Amino acid sequence: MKRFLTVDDIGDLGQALKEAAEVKKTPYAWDTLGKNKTITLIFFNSSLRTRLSTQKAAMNLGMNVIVLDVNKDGWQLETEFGVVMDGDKPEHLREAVPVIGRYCDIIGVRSFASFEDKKADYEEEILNQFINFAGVPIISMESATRHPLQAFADLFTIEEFKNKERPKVVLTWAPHPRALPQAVPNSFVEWMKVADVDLVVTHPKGYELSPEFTDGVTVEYDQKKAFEDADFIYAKNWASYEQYGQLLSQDKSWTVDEEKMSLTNDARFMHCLPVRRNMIVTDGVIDSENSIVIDEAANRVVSAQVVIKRMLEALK
Ligand code: SN0
Repeated sequence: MKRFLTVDDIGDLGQALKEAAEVKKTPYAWDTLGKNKTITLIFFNSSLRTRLSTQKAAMNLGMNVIVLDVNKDGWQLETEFGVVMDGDKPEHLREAVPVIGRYCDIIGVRSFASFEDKKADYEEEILNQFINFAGVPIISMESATRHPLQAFADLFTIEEFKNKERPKVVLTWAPHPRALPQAVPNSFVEWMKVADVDLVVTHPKGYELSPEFTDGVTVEYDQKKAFEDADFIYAKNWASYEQYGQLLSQDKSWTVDEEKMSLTNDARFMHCLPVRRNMIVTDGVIDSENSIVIDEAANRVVSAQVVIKRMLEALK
């Protein structure tokens, strides 16, 4: 495995889920696989789960881990080509990426959508510089358009908690005070489309995701109708794709609350975290027995470990 960005990079999902279950059961069974191998985790944006779970996953495999927070350490990095570098960024990614690649065996990158340029974001201009110039395998730790480690952990969590062969999974938009990326919902849809689930996406008008992801997916604009008989409710805010990066609504009637959850088939509540309480979801729902957000976050170690393990196996 040379890169991990889209669902295609993981191959057969059944096999990946089997491997995830093995890794969860015996996390230290491959603790010499990463001996004398180094992973560098580079963050252009904040992180709690991704940073800690990816580091833990690498440590479980016996790797050395270097973490670089671009905003705190090192030089500010220029990411655009052809610019006159007379501003506040002393170094270009074009040099920084291959240099980092010489110091390690795998690189993980977190770089959110800028929301300044839809085309640049959806062409993954930053992540692609890592893929093209690092010379080592690249893991997306949330890029402009996708968050595959999250989606893989989400799928594994659904697999663990489902009580029927093909559960109904609902991705619902929910209100938030800021404009957030589409990466989490894009990846969730991308993975659920391939998985053995019935996926329904619900959001207010104007919040349609890129058709690249939602082609063939059921979209239901009536949130309550979407919730009927759901086995999993996956809440997430995202900014508009069409009116790119804009916050069109903070409509609190979309908050996931007890009343809406009562329409479901005793559904489990999921969210990638961090979550804004009483915006996205009421305290009553996130603190209820049906909330599996902590188990979901715990599985981030599992998804990261499967991906790093496969990359290490391919290096040998
Ligand atoms: C990120 C997002 O993509 O929505 C990371 C999720 C894993 N979330 C945020 O940036 C939340 C920030 C906030 O102000 O609540």
